[in-house]
Amino acid sequence: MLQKMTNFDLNILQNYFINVTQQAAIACHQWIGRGDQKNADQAAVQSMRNSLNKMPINGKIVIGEGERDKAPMLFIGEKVGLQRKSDPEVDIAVDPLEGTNLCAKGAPGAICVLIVAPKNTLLAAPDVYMQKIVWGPQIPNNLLNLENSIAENIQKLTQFLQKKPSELKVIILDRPRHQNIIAELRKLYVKIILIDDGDIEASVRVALGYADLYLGTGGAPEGVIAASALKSLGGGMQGKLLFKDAQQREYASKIMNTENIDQIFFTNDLVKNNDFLFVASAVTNAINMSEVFENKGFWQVETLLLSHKKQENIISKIIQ
Ligand code: VTB
Repeated sequence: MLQKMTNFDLNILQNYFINVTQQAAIACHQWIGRGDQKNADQAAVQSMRNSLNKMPINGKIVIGEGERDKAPMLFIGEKVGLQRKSDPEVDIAVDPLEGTNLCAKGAPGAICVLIVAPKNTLLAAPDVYMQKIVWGPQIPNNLLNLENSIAENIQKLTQFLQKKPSELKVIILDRPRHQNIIAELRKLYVKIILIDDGDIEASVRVALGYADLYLGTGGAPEGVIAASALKSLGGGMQGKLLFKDAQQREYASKIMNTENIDQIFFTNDLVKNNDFLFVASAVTNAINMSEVFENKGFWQVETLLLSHKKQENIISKIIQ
């Protein structure tokens, strides 16, 4: 029986949302290592949508698969949930399969992830690029700045941590657009961990202390999702939207619930208050979690649940 709620009650909602990402990870299982990103993503999207629509919420997708005319499901603005009068109004940001390439290749780092928060408390970031800097919990929030040069930020970090640049570890997406950042860091002899995809996972790894920074340009939607994880685990970030043309700017101004689309967004601008849930289930090995697998009719799915008050690693066994 579905429980009735009138307010945003994280304790009641969390089990439903855990089920949403876990079912999506199970749906992706058959696509691991099949070289087919499209079908892997489709499986996750379909599963997430089915599960979300059974939930006792008035949900709205604020970050999703794109605009209505291009994305048939989980598009920005789509209403999800049972939508009864008494159900709480929540905004949801989904990345049904973050790391579609990783899943297709059978490589680590693919997750089914979503965040949920009360209405109007998540930045409705469009699917454009965002320049990002992410730091861990030990770093004060005013130490680093996206507008500083790489050398300046590294110098501030080494000074604060009392470390040499050669002792620092920075995660970067392996893309030609990051050539300059990589060259700067090489000059300073900083360790660089190059990743193929998955900057949400990279941000979580920084928050967990595996690396000192995540730097570079990735998706804006991933930036908002990462911000919620940082609010829970500690650490912080800054992000700036990058628009490739006037059309993208216009679209961003239309959908975004913010006055200045050119500002530098801090963690608390991306996720505005402390009532949120971050839920990620592993499709392949990711963030200390093992790949989803089936054994004698049981599915084993590992899930990371984060909120402002708790951080839990949940290992669920589901009978299908
Ligand atoms: C990143 C990464 C994602 O997209 O946001 C990246 O975290 C940015 O786009 O996993 P490009 O691939 O164009 O560089 C992903 O790789 C895929 O959503």
